[in-house]
Amino acid sequence: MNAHPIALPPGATLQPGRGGLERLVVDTPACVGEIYLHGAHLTGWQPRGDAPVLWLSAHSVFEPGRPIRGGIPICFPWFGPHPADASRPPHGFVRLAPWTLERVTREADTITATLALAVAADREPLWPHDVALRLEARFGRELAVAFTVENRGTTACPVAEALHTYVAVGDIRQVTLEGLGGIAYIDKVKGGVRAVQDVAPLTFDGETDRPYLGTEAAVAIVDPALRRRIVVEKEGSRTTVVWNPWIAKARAMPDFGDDEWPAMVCVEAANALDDAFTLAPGASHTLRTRLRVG
Ligand code: TA6
Repeated sequence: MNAHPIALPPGATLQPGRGGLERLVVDTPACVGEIYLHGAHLTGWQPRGDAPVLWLSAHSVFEPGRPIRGGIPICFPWFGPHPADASRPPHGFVRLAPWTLERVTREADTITATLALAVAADREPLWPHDVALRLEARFGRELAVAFTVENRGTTACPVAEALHTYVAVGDIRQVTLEGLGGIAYIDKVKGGVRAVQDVAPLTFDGETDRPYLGTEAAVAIVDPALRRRIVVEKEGSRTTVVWNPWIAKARAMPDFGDDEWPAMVCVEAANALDDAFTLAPGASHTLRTRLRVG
């Protein structure tokens, strides 16, 4: 439990979640939601009257040092496998760490939670930098998430990052994504070949794993099965990653049910690959994503 309990507004409670990990639960007339202190991992958001917007695997583990499968994992300071040492945790180490809940505020029916993590230069030998991280999650009729990195060291630090959002859909085989037409991407399913998305909305007929590069565009997830449209906007992000593991990849992941792949699509606000960047000493950068229904 938090060593120094903080004041919580009405509609916000701190309680043990799955695996006994501590979570903040939000319950207001606008929405219900939850975020774990483990990894500052947002695992749920459901506007009143709508089906859940974030997908969470029924097979996820909830253990210190292990990633939660679903919701919005924070990928930092690298994206995917570590470029030099595949033994290091994929998507970096901050989603595996216990964060501190700093503040919870309420304005009308929107609750904002701020979590923090300090990373010392001796934490990760392959990334020897001193940074302060902050995650701000605003739970309302919309969901707004901001991930801020402040370089507190004396050397510039390389950054690749993502808010790796898992969106719940009725059936991926009927889903189309709008907003990526004409944008260059890397096709990780085809060995990393580079291509340009044609103007027609993206559809899914197999494993799809595509970082779209140099784009700040919003993406609309058109979901006929749930009869809804989810808009994913972003700021401070030049990469949008689209992922669905499909059948074989889902079967190969122990924390992903064999039958769960039709019910999700990842649309991730990121800065990775060509869009990775270097943060100067003393500088800060904020990556934002915002989800709304309709
Ligand atoms: O964002 C897509 C991706 O990089 C895929 O290649 C797949 O590995 C996915 O992330 C999940 O990664 P994880 O380490 O959470 O299993």
